[in-house]
Amino acid sequence: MRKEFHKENRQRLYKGMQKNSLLIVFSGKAKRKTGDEDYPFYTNRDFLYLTGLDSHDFIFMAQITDSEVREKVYILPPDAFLERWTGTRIKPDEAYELSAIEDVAFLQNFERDFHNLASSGNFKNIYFDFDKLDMNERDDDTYLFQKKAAEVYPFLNVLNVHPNIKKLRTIKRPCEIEAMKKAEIITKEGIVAMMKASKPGMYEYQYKAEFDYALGQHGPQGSAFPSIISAGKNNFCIHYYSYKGVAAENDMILNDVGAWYDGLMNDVSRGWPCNGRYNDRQKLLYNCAYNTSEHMFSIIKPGMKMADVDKTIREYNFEQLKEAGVLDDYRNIGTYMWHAGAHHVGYDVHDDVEMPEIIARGMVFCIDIGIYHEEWGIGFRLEDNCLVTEGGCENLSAATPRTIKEIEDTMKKGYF
Ligand SMILES: [Mn+2]
Repeated sequence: MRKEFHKENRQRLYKGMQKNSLLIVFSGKAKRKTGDEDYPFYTNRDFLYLTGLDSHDFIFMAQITDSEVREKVYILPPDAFLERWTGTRIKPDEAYELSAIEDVAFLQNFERDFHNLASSGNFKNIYFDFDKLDMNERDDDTYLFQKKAAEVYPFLNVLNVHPNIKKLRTIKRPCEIEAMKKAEIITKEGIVAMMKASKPGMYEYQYKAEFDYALGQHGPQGSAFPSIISAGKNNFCIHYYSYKGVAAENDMILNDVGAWYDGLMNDVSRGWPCNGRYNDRQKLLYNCAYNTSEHMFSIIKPGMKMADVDKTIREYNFEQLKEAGVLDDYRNIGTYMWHAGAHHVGYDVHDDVEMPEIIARGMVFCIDIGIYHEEWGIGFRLEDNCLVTEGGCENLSAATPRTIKEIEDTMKKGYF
């Protein structure tokens, strides 16, 4: 992403904030895994969205006053010894080139600067990015610092900037959409590689190896999130990560995967017969999901209620399943449809956005139709990424084989 994108994100954020406020956002700390080894570090997505800086232990601070906004980012100081072990750190001029934040300082200056501002009498509020999922979640940098600040500067009114950032992240900017389109091309390659290699007797981890190899040709970052790749009855575990199963002759393979590009992700699911040819029951169920998906892409447009997306997916898919003779009472739809089908995607795979009431241009969310028929041993999802455009919508995942013919043709080029 160009630095202007991040600058614009910040400028749009300030518009919805109170004057005479400080804003503090942390990039996060690495978490220890075992011994002297950390989990791979994952920069706080809001921090990345606002600054473009991908590093642990950075802090962004802004002063929002009546007349101006002053921004400063605190980065890790150079450390020749540590950098020899763990790689070079972002330097001040690089930090500017990535973030367009002109004032770059080293981390050790943060507390002194903060104290001077907090005690200056010029600021009434202090905004933090509070994003806990539940009240028992462990405190991170943000919560720990806020508790300390509340003791020392009890006169500062604490506010949460997280809802403001969520609101911004709901609408994707053109450069985000471009990045998502590039990610879709990579995801397609990974899924097609799995389809082509597919054959009975293949292990789930071998499918995953095909996917990972294809993604690995496009950069070191790999999958945007842990891939779900399963065969046969394992498809009945919605978030399956064991990869130990083996595809038997009539099994369907399910994948729920995504690449990322420049921080932006996608989330695509396909279901296909491991032997390359859908049997009658697989065909019947797959076409229900496909018809429902096609219907959704034909009706989604700005102005539609977001709640109607899931509702319509369920109702339309019920009609399909009814016609197929699978069920005849809508009250039993939960037997075959186990989850909702529309979550936003962007800087996170389940994007941390403000769930909109009304669909608007620039939103990107999944159209995910899962059908799980335990009695028949058939379970799969058909999931595509829907970009809302001016007068309708666009299926960003359309190039990844999705009709029965496209999938069977793709698979013929491989194993057969
Ligand atoms: Mn998914």
